[in-house]
Amino acid sequence: MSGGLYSMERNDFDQTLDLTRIKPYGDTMNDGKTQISFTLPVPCNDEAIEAAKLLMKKMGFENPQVVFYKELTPGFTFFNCYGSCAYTVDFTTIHVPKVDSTVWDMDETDTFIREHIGRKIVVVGASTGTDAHTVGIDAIMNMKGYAGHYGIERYEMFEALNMGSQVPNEEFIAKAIEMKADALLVSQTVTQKDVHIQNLTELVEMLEAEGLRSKVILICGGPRISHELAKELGYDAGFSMNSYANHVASYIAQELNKRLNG
Ligand code: B12
Repeated sequence: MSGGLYSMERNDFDQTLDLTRIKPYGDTMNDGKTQISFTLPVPCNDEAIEAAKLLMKKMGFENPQVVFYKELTPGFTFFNCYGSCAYTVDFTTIHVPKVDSTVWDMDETDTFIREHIGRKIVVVGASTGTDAHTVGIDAIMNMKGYAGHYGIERYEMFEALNMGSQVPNEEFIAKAIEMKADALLVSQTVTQKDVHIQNLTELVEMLEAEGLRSKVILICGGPRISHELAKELGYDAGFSMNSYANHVASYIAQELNKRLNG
């Protein structure tokens, strides 16, 4: 971020950009223009539009405008609104914990494993607990891959089992023991009432009780998981949106090499 090229390019673009005070960009720098959508539990009429604008003001938006509204069902109105955000944040002080590894492609990862581990890495994955969402774990594991990135099943130097969704933690652990898994991949999508936290924590506690926690690389992922949250919950790494199999595979290869070979 502190690199000269980045700041030079941005300064050429607009001299009024101040990274210590950034706000949304719509049409011109610092206009704060933001689009926001929400539903109010009231009938679709002029009073509802006024209520939407008043709420926007209370949320800190100047010049609120309702640009689209529609009755969803009697008694509920959906809104698209524009407004100018009055607040700024200091971008230069932001620090986001990230998974510490070099991202390789599939061939680079397979070559590294062949040379440094000398055997296939065993990985078991699942969407656990009550979670029925399979697309995330499939994106990471499925042979066909996702968004142009082959899944871990495709890698020559991984033996991968995707157990699917709604897998109880007990079954997940039993399979990990049976397959002598090196790494466990847990997907959690639904976060209502913090159900993902309870389920992720329960898995860690169960692994600890079995004396297995330190023997596996434990990874979780999902749209509302961050690396920071994963670490807090006792996981080795967490992956969120825009993560692909090669991010995960290269991390596992490097982490296992550290653990086996120092
Ligand atoms: C498809 C879908 C469903 C399908 C799932 C079908 C299936 N086979 O998966 C069905 C219809 C079953 C469903 C059901 C429900 N759903 Co739903 N669903 C979705 C939807 C539309 C898409 C999710 C998806 O596939 N994303 C695409 C994948 C690729 O993205 P991803 O999961 O984020 O995965 C990426 C990363 O997060 C990461 N990743 C994910 N997992 C892992 C794991 C590891 C190990 C790693 C490394 C990385 C990783 O890598 C992936 C690739 O980059 C979302 C809304 C949305 N647009 O996101 C709602 C959504 C997730 N569902 C939601 C809800 C509420 C439900 C229900 C509770 C609804 C209900 N009341 O019944 C049920 C829950 C069922 C259950 N028991 O789990 C909410 C969740 C809200 C929340 N925060 O909790 C959402 C956000 C919709 C909403 N806006 O309300 N759902």
